[in-house]
Amino acid sequence: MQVVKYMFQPHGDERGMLVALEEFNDIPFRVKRVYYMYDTKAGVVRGNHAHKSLEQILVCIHGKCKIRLDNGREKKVVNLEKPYEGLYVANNMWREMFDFSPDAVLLVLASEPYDEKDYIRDYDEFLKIAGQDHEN
Ligand code: T46
Repeated sequence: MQVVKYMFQPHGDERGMLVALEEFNDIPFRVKRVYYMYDTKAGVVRGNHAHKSLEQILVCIHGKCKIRLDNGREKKVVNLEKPYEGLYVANNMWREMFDFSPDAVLLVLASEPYDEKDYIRDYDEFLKIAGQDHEN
C-alpha cells in the first residue's frame, strides 16, 4: 500500500511559522468541508470506518496522533506529529485514529460535505467493497 504524505511548505520568519493550503495546489481536490477534533481522551480510537467516495487530508496541527490505514489487504500505521505534514486518505480505505497526545488537534480537509450515507461502518461490508475495488 502506498502511503501518501504531503510535506507542506512552512513559511517562517522571526515571528514564527505559517502554512497555507490551496485546493489543487497543495490539496489534490476541491475542499468542501473542514473539521477538527481536539481533547481526545486517552486510549480512544476514533474512525473505525471507510468512505465510499470521500477523500481527505489529515493534518495534526498540534500535538501528535497515529493513523491506521487498511485497504482490505494491507494495514499501515502512520505517525502524524508535524503541523506541516498531511496524510492523504482515499475513499475505500478503513481508518482508525489513535494514540492522541492530550494536546492533539487533528484537522481534516474533506472533498465533500458531511453525508452519513457515504460511511461504510461494517468491516465485512468494507472488505467486500475493497475486494471489488481491487479487481477493477
Ligand atoms: C473520518 C475521520 C478521519 C458532523 O456533524 N459533521 C462532520 O463533518 C463530521 C466529520 C462529524 N459530524 C458529527 C457526527 C457525529 O455525531 O460529529 C460526531 C462525531 O463524528 P464521527 O464519530 O464520525 O467522528 P470520527 O472521528 O470517528 O470520524 C471523523 C469523520 O467522521 C470521518 O469522516 O474520516 O474523522
